[in-house]
Amino acid sequence: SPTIYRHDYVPPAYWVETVEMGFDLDPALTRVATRLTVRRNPEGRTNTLVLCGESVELVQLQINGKRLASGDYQLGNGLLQIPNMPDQASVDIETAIQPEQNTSLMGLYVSNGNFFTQCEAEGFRKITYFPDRPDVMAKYKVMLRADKKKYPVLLSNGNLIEEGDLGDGRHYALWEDPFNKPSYLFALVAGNLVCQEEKFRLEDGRDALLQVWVEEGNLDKTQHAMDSLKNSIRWDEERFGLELDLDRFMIVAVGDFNMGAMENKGLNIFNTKFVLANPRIATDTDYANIEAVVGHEYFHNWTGNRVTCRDWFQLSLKEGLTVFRDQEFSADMIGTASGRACKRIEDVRVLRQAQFPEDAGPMAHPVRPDSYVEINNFYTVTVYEKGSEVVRMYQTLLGREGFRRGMDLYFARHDGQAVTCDDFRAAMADANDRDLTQFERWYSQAGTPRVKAETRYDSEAHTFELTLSQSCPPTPDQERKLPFHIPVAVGLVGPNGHDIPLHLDGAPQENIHGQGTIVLELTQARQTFRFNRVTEKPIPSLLRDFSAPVILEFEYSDDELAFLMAHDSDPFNRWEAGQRLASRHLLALATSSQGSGTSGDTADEAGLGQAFHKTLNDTSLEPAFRELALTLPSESLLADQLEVIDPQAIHRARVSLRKVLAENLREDWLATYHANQTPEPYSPDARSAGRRGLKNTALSYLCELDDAAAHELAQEQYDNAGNMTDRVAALAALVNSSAPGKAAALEHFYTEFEREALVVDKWFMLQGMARATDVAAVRKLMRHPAFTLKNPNRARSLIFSFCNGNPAQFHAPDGSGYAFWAEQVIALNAINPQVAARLARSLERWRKYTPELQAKMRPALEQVARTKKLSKDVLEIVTKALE
Ligand code: DPP
Ligand code: ZN
Repeated sequence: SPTIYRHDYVPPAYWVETVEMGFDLDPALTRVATRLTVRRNPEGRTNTLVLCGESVELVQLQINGKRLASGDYQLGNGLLQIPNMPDQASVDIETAIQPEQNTSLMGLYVSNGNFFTQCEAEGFRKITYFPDRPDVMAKYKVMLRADKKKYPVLLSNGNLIEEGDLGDGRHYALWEDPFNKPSYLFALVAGNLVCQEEKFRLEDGRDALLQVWVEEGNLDKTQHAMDSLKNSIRWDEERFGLELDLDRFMIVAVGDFNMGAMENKGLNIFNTKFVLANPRIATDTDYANIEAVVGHEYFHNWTGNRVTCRDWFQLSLKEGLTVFRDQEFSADMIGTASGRACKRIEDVRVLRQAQFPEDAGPMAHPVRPDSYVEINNFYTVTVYEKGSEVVRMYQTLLGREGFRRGMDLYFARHDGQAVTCDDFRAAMADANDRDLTQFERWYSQAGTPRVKAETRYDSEAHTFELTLSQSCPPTPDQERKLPFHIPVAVGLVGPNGHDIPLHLDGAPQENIHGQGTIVLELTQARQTFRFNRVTEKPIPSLLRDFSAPVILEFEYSDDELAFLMAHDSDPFNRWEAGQRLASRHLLALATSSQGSGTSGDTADEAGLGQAFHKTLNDTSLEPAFRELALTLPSESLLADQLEVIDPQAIHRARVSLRKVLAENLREDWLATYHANQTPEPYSPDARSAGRRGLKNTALSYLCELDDAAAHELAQEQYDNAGNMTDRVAALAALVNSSAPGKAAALEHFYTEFEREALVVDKWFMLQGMARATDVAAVRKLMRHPAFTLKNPNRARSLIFSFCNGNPAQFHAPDGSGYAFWAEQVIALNAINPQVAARLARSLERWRKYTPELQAKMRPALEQVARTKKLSKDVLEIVTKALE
């Protein structure tokens, strides 16, 4: 499979002005008639029209009404090339496709009897031959024809122009999208669906029709998605002055979907997981995720659709920016300072747990990649989450208003265009009269930068010097890195626990007013900043609110960390101090015991216990914050900080510390548990969710004691739960203990929710991640009648949760987990390459593990690599891993 390079970009030889499509929908064989009007691009280099096609049969081809003979064009390697084209032409293409056979879930496919499409990134070419690249934007008119009984609902992008009967039991609908769009935003839906709809008044006075479409029987689960949509529309008007540009906006839920959701113009298609919710089936986390994803897809309407990407290397232009927007939306919806901090902590946790390892492994790539084999492999946490951090840094450097000025200029310049990350950076720079040349390195250099801090306090001169030095480890194809432009937000905490007013030496007037936090700009390899008038020795609070996606190194003492944990005015760094303290202890435990399971230093433990005790009982802190502060760093986060990973040692260390904390703080956990009950009826608001989260954290610590009292508490919560959050938390606590009722509870849960696919996913997931679940148990679960590899959510719920979420069992010393992994990657490869490639990534960092485990991992990787008919998706991952 060829590698595609960013530097090889050439503009298309032909633009497409209009696209008219006619679909005769039939699951076995759908016919698609497409008429394009094309016009030669003066900047193009040839007069050959290049169209992409994959898994489509070409039935007929005409130029300006004249049928082409097979000698008039070339067909092969996924391309249809028509040479000697006139400067303007009408191109008629007829294709035949087989939606029912399409298990890749790209292009047109069938899910539970209904038709859906997914075209990003390169799915449109599975429907018809087309210049399937995002810089080719056109106006679409789409005619859908189908059996009226089976497919009463026919939807596509834009506005419904006409509908009616065709006789012979068939009907039609004609849709027109008034906006230019790239082919990846095309969508159609046809089937037996119902909707909740509402008229919504926009700021400019227009009424928009909002619809959430689901299968019959799910109308009691659409309200939260609808509310989230309305909140998203309002928020984008208020925060960015961006309005809905259509009269109609639709969300459709589908059970078989590769990604979370898709921002097709006016017709968003969503994984059911991010639409359906009611208290019976959805957890607080589900509610929050739905709000975030509905927001994300809605926000794409401007950042992605109105202004799109020139090529797929620019993916972060829309994804990083839109993730940033959805993160800000969720934070604003919570509203409180503490709530915002909790959201920030959760986002940073994801970044560290998933993106930092990616950036240190064989798939490491810049936010704007330089090459790929399969673009679907680059919908990554780097492009999304690190991309969002990069956008956030503009706001940190320019301020909220400066950032808004940059956004306004970006739309003023580029509305209706397909542009690059450089264009976005230029808009930010020009709107604020700032030089952001060096900032470009965040887009071009991969790897997580390290910032090392050293300090010197002069008690005579009352100066405090902070020296920051930066470095970035080598990544594939990038040996040496140049310094980044890093905003480092800093505060100095005095002995009384308050921020010292900052007087930065040599700072411009507006920066020396003595505020508690200042954003330093680190642009060199090493820089020293001096603060004056510091009368007492402070403790530095560095990288407040996680102002840059870097690893901060500073030699804090345990006492200093405990002090920051109790006093830092920056809630993120309060949390951070506790995590550092816990990590330090856990890493020492994991490396010293190396499998012996003995406890570490008890003096450390006492210090940590005290700090936890304080936090747990500090009722001035919001419950949601306490929950985050009391949750130990995850096993994968700890693994990432070790030179050599021994998953069992890490697991033992973490469990043993949890047990110690459970024992030492038993009474506090119990009191916290009872103090944080929430009243019925259930409400998913952040405050209530925070209380439930803290209560359930208390329950899970108590269940580490594995005694009758804990079992009873969990059983009672399970039996009386009035919502899914409490129910599934109790079930997880039971399953990870030796409670006598756990098998019965598992069976009850399944029977109770058998008809709710998303809950059955939870049932599989919980078992996939359970401490006692080994490979044999997973294989047994795969034989359950409800299990199937064909549904991505179901495959992920068991197999991914085991391979990624149960490290101690997956990395069993006998290598049985790896053999299982290889089998499943190979099986999935034949069904759905995208899902297979995601699973393939579970072993990409194999070189980080102990030599004994590596010796078992390599053959598994090699087995996958030499599989016949391997998709380029999987091939790219295993090749890079083995390189
Ligand atoms: N649908 C995916 C997302 O919204 C890809 N665009 O991120
Ligand atoms: Zn997106």
